[in-house]
Amino acid sequence: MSPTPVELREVATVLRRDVLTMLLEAGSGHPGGSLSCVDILAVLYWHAMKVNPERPTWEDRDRLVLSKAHAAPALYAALARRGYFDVRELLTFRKLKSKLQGFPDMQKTPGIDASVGSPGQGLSIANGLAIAARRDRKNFRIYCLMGDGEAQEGQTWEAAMTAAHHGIDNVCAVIDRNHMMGDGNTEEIASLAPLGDKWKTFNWHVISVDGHDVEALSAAFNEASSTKGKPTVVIAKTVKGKGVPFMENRPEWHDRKLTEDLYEEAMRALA
Ligand SMILES: Cc1ncc(C[n+]2csc(CCOP(=O)(O)OP(=O)(O)O)c2C)c(N)n1
Repeated sequence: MSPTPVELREVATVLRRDVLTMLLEAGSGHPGGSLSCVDILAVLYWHAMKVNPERPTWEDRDRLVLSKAHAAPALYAALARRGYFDVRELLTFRKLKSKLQGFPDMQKTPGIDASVGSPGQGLSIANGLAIAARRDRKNFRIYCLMGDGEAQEGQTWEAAMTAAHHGIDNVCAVIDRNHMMGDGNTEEIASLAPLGDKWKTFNWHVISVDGHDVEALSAAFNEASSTKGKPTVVIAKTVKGKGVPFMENRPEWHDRKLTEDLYEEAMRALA
C-alpha cells in the first residue's frame, strides 16, 4: 500500500537529515541540489516506482537514472531507508573503498541503475534502457532526474528529440527546476525559459508541479504512467537547499563544506 502524504513528508525529512549527516561526515559534497530533490525521490521510491530492495537487479524493476549525479547523497539516503543496504553505511559516503562514492556507480551500490557523473548524459541512458525494454517486451518504466542547469547541455536536447522520435512512453524525465546551478541563477547564466514550451515543441507531454508537494508529485507520476505514445517530463518547481533556511536559494551552497555549528543549526531547522 502506498504511504500517506503525511508519511511521505516524514520520509523526506528523514532523508534531508541523512543528507546533512553524510555531508558533515564526508567533509565535502553537494547540499543544495541534494536537498532540492529529496521530495521527488521520496515520492518516486515510496509511491511511483515498482522496485524490490531485496532484489536490486530484478529484471522487471523500474529504473532511476540520476542524471544530476552530484545529488548522490539524496539518492543513497533514499536507497538506505528503502532497505537496499544498512543505513549506517551512509556514514562512509565519499570515503576510500566505500560503496557510496561521490557519484553513483552501479558496479558498487545496490539499487543504482546507471553509473553517472557528467551533467547532461542521463536522458540518453534512459532512452537506451527504454529501447532495450521495448525489444525485450518488458514494461518497466525509467525515471530520469535532471537538474535545470543540465538542460544547458546540448545532449539533453538530442535525447529529448530521440525519445519523442521513437515514441518512448516508458521514460519520465523529472526536472528539478530550482533555477540555480553551481555559479548562480540559470536564467542569468543561460536562460531556459520558457522551459515547458521547449519540451512541448520537442513533442513531450509536459506536467508542471510544485516539487515539494508530495501529493502533486504523486499525481504527476500517475499521469505520466498513463500517458501513451510520447514521453513525459515533469517540471518540478523547487528551492535549492530546501528545508535549511540559510541554504535556501543560495548558490554558494551548491558544494560548500558544512561545519559542526552549521550542521547543528540545519538539524534544528529539520527537527
Ligand atoms: C560536463 C560538465 N559540465 C559542468 C560541470 C560542473 N557542474 C557540475 S553540477 C553543475 C551545476 C548543475 O546545475 P543543475 O543541473 O541545475 O544542478 P542543481 O542546481 O539541481 O544542483 C555544474 C556546472 C561538470 N562537472 N561537468
